[in-house]
Amino acid sequence: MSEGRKSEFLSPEVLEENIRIGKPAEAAGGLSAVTEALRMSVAQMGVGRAVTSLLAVNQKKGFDCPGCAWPDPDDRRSLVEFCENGAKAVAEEATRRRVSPEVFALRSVEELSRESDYWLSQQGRLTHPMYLPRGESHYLPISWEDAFLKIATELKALESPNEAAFYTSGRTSNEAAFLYQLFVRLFGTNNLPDCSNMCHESSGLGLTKTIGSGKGTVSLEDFDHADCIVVIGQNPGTNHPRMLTTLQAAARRGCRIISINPLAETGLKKFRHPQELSGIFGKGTSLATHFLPVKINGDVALLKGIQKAILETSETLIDVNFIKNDTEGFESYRTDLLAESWKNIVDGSGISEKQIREVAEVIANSKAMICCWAMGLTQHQNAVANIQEIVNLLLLGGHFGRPGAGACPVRGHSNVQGDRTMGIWERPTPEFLNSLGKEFLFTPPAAHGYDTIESIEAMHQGKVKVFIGLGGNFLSATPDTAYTAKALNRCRMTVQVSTKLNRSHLITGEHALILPCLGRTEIDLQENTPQFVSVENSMGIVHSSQGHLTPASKELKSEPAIIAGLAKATLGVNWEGYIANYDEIRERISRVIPGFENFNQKIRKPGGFVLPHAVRDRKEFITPSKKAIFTVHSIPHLEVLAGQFIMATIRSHDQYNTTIYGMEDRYRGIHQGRRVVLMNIEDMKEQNLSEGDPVDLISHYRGVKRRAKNFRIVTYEIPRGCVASYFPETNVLIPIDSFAEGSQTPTSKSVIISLEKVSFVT
Ligand SMILES: Nc1nc2c(c(=O)[nH]1)N[C@H]1C(S)=C(S)[C@@H](COP(=O)(O)OP(=O)(O)OC[C@H]3O[C@@H](n4cnc5c(=O)[nH]c(N)nc54)[C@H](O)[C@@H]3O)O[C@H]1N2
Ligand SMILES: Nc1nc2c(c(=O)[nH]1)N[C@H]1C(S)=C(S)[C@@H](COP(=O)(O)OP(=O)(O)OC[C@H]3O[C@@H](n4cnc5c(=O)[nH]c(N)nc54)[C@H](O)[C@@H]3O)O[C@H]1N2
Ligand SMILES: [Mo]
Repeated sequence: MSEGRKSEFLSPEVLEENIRIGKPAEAAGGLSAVTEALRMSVAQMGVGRAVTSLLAVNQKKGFDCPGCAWPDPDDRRSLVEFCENGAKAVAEEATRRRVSPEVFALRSVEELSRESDYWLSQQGRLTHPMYLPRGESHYLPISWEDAFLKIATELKALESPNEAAFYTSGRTSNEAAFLYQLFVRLFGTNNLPDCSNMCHESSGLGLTKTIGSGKGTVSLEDFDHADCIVVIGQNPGTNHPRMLTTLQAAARRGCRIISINPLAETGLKKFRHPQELSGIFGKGTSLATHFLPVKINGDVALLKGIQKAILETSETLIDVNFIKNDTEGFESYRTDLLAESWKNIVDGSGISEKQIREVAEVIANSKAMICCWAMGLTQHQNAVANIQEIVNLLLLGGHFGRPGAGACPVRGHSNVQGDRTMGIWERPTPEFLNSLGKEFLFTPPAAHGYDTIESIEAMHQGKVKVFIGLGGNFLSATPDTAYTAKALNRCRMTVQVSTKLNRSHLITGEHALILPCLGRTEIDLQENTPQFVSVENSMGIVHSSQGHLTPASKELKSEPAIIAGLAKATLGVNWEGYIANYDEIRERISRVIPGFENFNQKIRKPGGFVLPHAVRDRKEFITPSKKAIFTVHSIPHLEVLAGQFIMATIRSHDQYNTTIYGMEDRYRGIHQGRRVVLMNIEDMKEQNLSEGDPVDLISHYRGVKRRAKNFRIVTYEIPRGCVASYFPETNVLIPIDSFAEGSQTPTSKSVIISLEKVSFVT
């Protein structure tokens, strides 16, 4: 096995000197949201371009915001729907800054790798295909044709197609995703790991097993009818800011909003709508009516507590008819809950019985409840159980297939849901494969492929020799950075299709390629005709997206065109017809994927179309018994020794996953720094630590210690025994072999760590 390139410079781990720690903000939004968005937009794009692009975002004839997967309100699109972090995501892509071949000529890969993620993000758009030959220190420009040829040569030299892995991040359009999975399956493998594996995989699995569909069961309209909304393990103020408008409307109607989170996130306390006068000058709207500061990974205990309280109070509070007619497993579920001890529930959740009973009463009296969640639930060892406890809670009140009620996993990347629909999955269903094989007259590989964790392991073991990433930043997004770096280093070739420079370009296989592509905001001209693509949001609405800006460089290709180039060089197929007119791709999709019939007509309707959903539309559960399933889970117990803490790795207000926009986390009061660890003051006292103290973080798992250097302590309101820190700086601490049961999602939200004071050598 080749050792390939060395990966000594994963990222600088220097102590930040200018960090300022203030108080968390009282309200989200407001004037500062507007000024911050404008400041960053103008800095990246200049005034003219900033105005043009911000006016086109999420408009019916504009491009889909690359920020998140929250849907666009259908009737409110005449005005610009303003969102600070959406604007920042747009600025990041539509920037005027460029990483040209000269930048690569001036700095070696090793020199670039010594820069911070923030610095890398700030350099601007990639402009040319670049090649890092074996043994060379610098990337060199290469023609597209030569780049495709090099990849094809490596792919064709493999002993088996399963020796290659094809990653996808969730910004890829439906059209590109469909062609990509087709190329990969024609090549002969299901090795299609994607960012979903690290994101909502646990939701998909937990939901499919219990209600027969992995997608959320509500539409945006349902939020107008809910009388109770639970937001659990999610920070919408930062990660889905447009959701605050929805929550604000609900709060104004008197809807109860229950926030379950170890941190009292500002965005759930109060919202000042930047597009309302009262939002700029007034006090703002209070959102959460109830807040439960659950311990990290205390959700199973808490959710069981709420359900037990409801059952104990009176069984007239549950939806007896629904349970009888539409569910199975209730008796064993009920027996388990009644036998669960309150002590376990209170110890496990960190919430008192009284508080649990108060919230249980609100939930029991709800006629229409929606539960929203994100990464706070999906990235634990028992993540699937977390999701299934949410399902239990919804089933208890019959909150499926009725207006204003249901399950709402809030997706991350703007087309992560669509990519799955298009077949980006290492475990495709036989129905999907049959349909694909029939349309394209081949037998797709049936064996399951590698997911993200398995791909890393396979690269490490030399079983996967070529890695191709369609978007994303595999090195920094995945766990166990040093281990993953070695895995990538051991590949013969690594290829990244990207818009911006990132660390995955710097930690490579023996030789490596960067293929620069168009972004959402840009005009995609094929044969002189502008093309549009389509995406699916978090609520199953498929709509078009078309950029209006001049591309960052003449050399850029669209993602579909890059895939067609790869397919031609590797398989000898001619996909020029698909690229000349994306309608041709959509035509094929319409024949392979249910719900996409007449795709080309439906996608041209302003606002797009809604995919069918058996539970939402017909209260039909596609399980073997046609009933929704109650499930039983014991309260998990993580072994945390004295001096150890459970750490959640979270996002700051100024980042998009591994892309760092800035050094501020305004809502949490953290300024000019990211290497911080949020800690309860009592724990600090016990550990003899003061605010600002420099510490190393050491994770402990199965006897292995991993270290991240030079963080600073920040006093924060967080339950005792819990700490929080930002990703991706902390990904070095996340063990490769610690993942959710069933979904294999890395346990990014429950890392066991200890802290060690940094002693300075003078
Ligand atoms: N601006 C911006 N927008 C984004 C992204 C971004 O990075 N920046 N990323 C996108 C992507 S891919 C995704 S998946 C989403 C992510 O959106 P979120 O899931 O909101 O992102 P996280 O920062 O991971 O926050 C998780 C929340 O869970 C809480 N939490 C941590 N541990 C626990 C726990 O054990 N129990 C409970 N109940 N809560 C817990 C944290 O305190 C935090 O508030 O956002 C998407 N949108
Ligand atoms: N510790 C920890 N780790 C996590 C998480 C966590 O909460 N904690 N969250 C996980 C989650 S939820 C996710 S989704 C993953 C995210 O994992 P990824 O999706 O792999 O990571 P991103 O940072 O979103 O990818 C950023 C890169 O995508 C490229 N890019 C941007 N737009 C485009 C485009 O339109 N086309 C192409 N081809 N490339 C583009 C840019 O070059 C940019 O550098 O990270 C996971 N990792
Ligand atoms: Mo995500």
